[in-house]
Amino acid sequence: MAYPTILHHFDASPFSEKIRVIFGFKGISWRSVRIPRIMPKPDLMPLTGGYRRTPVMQIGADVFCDTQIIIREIERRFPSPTLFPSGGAGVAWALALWTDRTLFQNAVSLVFGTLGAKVPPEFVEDRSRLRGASFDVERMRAAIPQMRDQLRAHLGWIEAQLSDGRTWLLGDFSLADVSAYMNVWYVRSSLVSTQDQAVAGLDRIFAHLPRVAEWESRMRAVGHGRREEMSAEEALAVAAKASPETVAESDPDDPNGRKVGDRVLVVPDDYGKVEVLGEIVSLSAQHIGIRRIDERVGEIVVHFPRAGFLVLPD
Ligand SMILES: N[C@@H](CCC(=O)N[C@@H](CS)C(=O)NCC(=O)O)C(=O)O
Repeated sequence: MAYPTILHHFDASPFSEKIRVIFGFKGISWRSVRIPRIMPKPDLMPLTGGYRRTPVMQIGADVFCDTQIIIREIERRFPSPTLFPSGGAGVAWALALWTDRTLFQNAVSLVFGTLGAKVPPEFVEDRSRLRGASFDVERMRAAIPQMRDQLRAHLGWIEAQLSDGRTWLLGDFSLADVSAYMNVWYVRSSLVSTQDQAVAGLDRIFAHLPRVAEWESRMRAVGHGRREEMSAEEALAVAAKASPETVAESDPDDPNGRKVGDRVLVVPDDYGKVEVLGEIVSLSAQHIGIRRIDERVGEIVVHFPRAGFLVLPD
């Protein structure tokens, strides 16, 4: 059965922008379900079993949490054009740990330090809960000079990579472009007023990054594929009617001896550390799929990547 490709996201979300650009690159038609930026997310929880971060992809009763596993699944279902041209299969994944963690955290501090008092208190409270530590906008404001330095140095690597006149970071278009672009898109789209841009120092930073600016325009031109809105209720109805399509797959080489049928908890190792409980259906070095039963949508298989996630015994 061909189920629609549904992305649960919000427009300002940089991690969602990664997936939207991949939809554009691959020319995919997809359904967009807008989810709240902060908790509660009552129409998402039945699908994810508690995972709260953004975005989440749903195909029938299979639900993919975290962009790493979302991208892996998109590449599997829509292999052409590939995000992993020759020579890009390993390094493009590894690079995402730099773009999604170190570079992204610099960008977050610069954005929220700049926005300062404009950030609503309920957002600050939600992000403090998400992090398990205070989301201290005042401290971020004090750190703006450091964050400008960091952003300039990191974006300087992108400039250097493009300095031989190539179009894309690894030669052909790849996941590396998407992951790096997310951060440039994020600072630019979050800081739109001239005053905010001046506080963040964006003009001075980008003035010395002409190749980054040209590459950014090429990235923007990739687009978002064909998007059509869907309500959260409709998406839940799709899940309720569908059965998971994941085929049981064991991993005889699992170094911890985990087996299909084991009950486990899966949890991000960085933030948003909500444990999702389920029974292993499919397991490999890069992927884990766990089965859950939810009272609103019935049987769901929730998929996570392995890098960046902990799998714990129940
Ligand atoms: N490693 C995750 C990170 C996702 C992430 O941090 N997303 C942000 C929004 S762009 C988030 O979840 N914020 C809290 C929320 O939306 O509840 C991924 O690759 O999907």
